[in-house]
Amino acid sequence: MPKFTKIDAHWMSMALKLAQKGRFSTMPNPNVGCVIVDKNNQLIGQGFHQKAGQAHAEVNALINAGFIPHQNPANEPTVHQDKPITHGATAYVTLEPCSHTGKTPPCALALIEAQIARVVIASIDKNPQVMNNGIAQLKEAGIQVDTGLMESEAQKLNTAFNFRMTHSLPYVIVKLATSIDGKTALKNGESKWITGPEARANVQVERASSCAILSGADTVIADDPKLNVRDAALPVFESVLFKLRAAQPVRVIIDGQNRLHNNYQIFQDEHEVIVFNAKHNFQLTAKNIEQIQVPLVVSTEHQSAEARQYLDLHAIMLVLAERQINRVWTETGAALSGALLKSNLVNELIIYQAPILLGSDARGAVNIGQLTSIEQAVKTEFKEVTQVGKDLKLRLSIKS
Ligand code: AOF
Ligand code: ZN
Repeated sequence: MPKFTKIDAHWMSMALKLAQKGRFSTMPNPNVGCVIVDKNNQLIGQGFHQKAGQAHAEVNALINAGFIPHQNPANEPTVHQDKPITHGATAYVTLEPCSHTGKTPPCALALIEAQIARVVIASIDKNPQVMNNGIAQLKEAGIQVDTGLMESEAQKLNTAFNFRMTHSLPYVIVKLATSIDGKTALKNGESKWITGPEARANVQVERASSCAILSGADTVIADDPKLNVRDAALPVFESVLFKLRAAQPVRVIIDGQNRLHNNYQIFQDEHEVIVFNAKHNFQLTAKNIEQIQVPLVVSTEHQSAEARQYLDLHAIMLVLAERQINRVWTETGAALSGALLKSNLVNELIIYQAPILLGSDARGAVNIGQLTSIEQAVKTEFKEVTQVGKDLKLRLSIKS
C-alpha cells in the first residue's frame, strides 16, 4: 500500500499554503503550516507559525480545532479523561514537530496530549535540537508518523533557515540590476533607472522576505539609500503579511575605512543598523547603530588592480549567523558583490535585467578581478527565469 494517498496530498498542500503566510514574519524561525482532519477526513483545525516567540503551527491548529494544550513545565503530556475533539485525528505538518522547549513548549507533546493518531510530515527540522527527535517522541507515544510527503516543496519554504542550521552561515543572495549587456551604471555613475517600476517593486518583496539587507559604505555614500521595506510598495496581500513581522530587516553596512557619519538616510529612522568596521567609528552616534569590529584581511584577488585590505567577510557572516540571520539580501556595488562571490559566501544571484544596452564604457556588475582563463569564471546555474514588467528576473545558484 502506498504511504500517501491523494487525500494526504490535498491536506499537505493546504498546510504548505498556510505555511507561506508566514514568509515575511517567522524569522529567525522557519515557515510552518498545519492542518488537522478528523477520522472522517473532515477539516477540524488549521494554523501557521506567524512570529518567533509566538505559538507554533501545530499549537495554532489544535487551538483552532478547539483543543488547548497545557503548558506543562515537566514536559509530560497531560492525560485527559474525556476524549478531546482531536482524539484519533490526523495532523499534516510541513515541518517535523519540535521536541524541545525553546521560546514555546514542544509541539510533539501538544500533539500527544491531543491524542492525535497519525502525523504526516513533509520535511525534517534541520535544527540540531530537533532533527528526528520530534519524530522519535511521537512514535514512542504510539502515534503513526509518515514523513516525506511534498518534501521538496516544504524544504523550499525554508531554504535559508535550513542553510543556517546546517552551515552556521546565513544564506546570502546578491541582487543586481543590469542592462541586457550586464552593466549596472553609465561611466559617469548614472543608474536611475535601469530596471522598471515592476522590478523595483519586486525588490521590495525580496527585501521583505529577508532577515538582513547588506550593503557597503561605497553604496551608502554614493546613493544614500534607505534600504528598508516600503510597505506601500508591496502588493496588498504581501503588505498584510508583512505587518505580522516584528521589525524591518536589519540593515548591515560594511565600512572598512570608517567613512560613514550620522547624516545618511539609513541612520535617520528608529530601525536597527549594524555597521561592521575594523575599529570603532566615533562619528557614528545615532541611536539605531550598533558597531561590530572584525579583522581586516588582505585580498589576494584584487591585488593586480589595487592591493586593498577588506574586512573579513567570512567573520562578518559568522556574526550574522550567530544573530540568527537566515537570509541576507545584498544590494551593493561591484567591489563588495565581487568580493563576496570570490569568498564563496554567495548562495544565489538575483539579476533584474532590463532590455537596454549601455555599451562597453559602462560599469560592470561584479569586480572579480582579472581572469586569465574561462576556468576561473564564477559558475552559476539558472534556477528560475521570469519576466517582471518589461524586465527579466533571473535567479541563479552559485555552483561550488
Ligand atoms: C514546529 N512548529 O511552527 C515551528 C517550529 O523558540 P521556539 O520555541 O519558537 O522554537 C524555535 C524552533 O522550533 C525553530 O528553530 C525550529 O527548529 C522549530 N520551529 N517547529 O514544530 C513550528 N516554527
Ligand atoms: Zn513546535
